[in-house]
Amino acid sequence: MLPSEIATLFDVPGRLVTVQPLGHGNVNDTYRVICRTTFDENQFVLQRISTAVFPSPEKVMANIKAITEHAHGKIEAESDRSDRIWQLPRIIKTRDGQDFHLTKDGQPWRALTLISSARSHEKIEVPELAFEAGQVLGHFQRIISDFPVDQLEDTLPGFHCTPGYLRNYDAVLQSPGAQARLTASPEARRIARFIEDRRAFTSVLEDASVAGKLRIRPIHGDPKISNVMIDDFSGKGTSIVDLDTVKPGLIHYDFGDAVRSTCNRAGEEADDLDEVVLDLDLLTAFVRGYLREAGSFLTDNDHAFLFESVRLIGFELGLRFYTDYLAGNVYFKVKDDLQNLNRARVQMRLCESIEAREPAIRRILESASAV
Ligand code: GN1
Ligand code: MG
Repeated sequence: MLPSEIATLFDVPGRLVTVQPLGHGNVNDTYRVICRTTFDENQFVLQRISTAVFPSPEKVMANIKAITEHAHGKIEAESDRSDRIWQLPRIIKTRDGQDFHLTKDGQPWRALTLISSARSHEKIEVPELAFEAGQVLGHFQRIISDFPVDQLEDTLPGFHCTPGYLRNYDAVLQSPGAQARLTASPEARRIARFIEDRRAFTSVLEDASVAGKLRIRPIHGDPKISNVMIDDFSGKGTSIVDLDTVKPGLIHYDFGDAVRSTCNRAGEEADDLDEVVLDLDLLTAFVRGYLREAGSFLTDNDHAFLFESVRLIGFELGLRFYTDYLAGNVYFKVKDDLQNLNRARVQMRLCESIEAREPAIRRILESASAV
């Protein structure tokens, strides 16, 4: 079925005017839908959930429903004390009352409210936006921090478990296709050596979790800068979107993912590796915004592992992109065959920059924590 046919199945008033591609997601297909009545217009987000990535879309939707209901209640309860109207998308049901529509050929489609008069950025340059991104993540984590984690499904077992990605990498490496790609590309071999040098470090967060130093909590799972919505009028963060990966996990996965995407001015698709650095001004602003909200629930151990999360999550994403390149680009959407290799180069360069700036990054994390 066409997106325009699917769009009419959801409970939104008006006649369908258009369905347009929205954003640059690497997994799902996302559209903006516009419907008009005689007197107004209704816009919403329509998405086809990738079953290759999310084998149980009903679990994804159950998590989104549970967490948004909880979060909307908290936002309402705090609204009188808040400096802004915080927003979070809500599920729009199908006309027959379902949370998503499954096509005859097994494709799950869902609709969500659109956060209007706000925009997201694939990459940012100014500390004011990094501050807002930090606050948006801290706010989201705070309002879901009291949600019972055992009521959330694990929609993607192994997601952000870096040693698991390493095992998968080792398996893919054995395939003839991966070996051919390695033989053909010195750049691919350079990344393979980069990974080898960091094997021992990949379990740093999982070990801390097993040792009881870090606790499993509700997390967003994918708080990259392009999932942060900034209000067009106030310039303040208003919402975090893309709630597919809300699940039990370590808040450090979120922190590291937000930092690696917010504090790299060159962005995930950079062409020039010399421009890829962990920007300390953006980091300072991000951490200040984050701790304004998250300071109230972080423990001493949580603080102690923030640097590791910054170093690890960029590396992990590089490993995931690289493995996907070696596997023939089966997970992340690509425009050309080398895109995942280039994405991996960018994240590994960022990891190098994080390692080179470790003392300065630790100082920023510690001084912001002490305020
Ligand atoms: C994927 O689909 P999207 O773009 O929201 C990926 C994230 C990565 C991100 C990198 C479920 O997110 O983990 O950090 O690409 N999502 C999944 O851009 O694997
Ligand atoms: Mg996502």
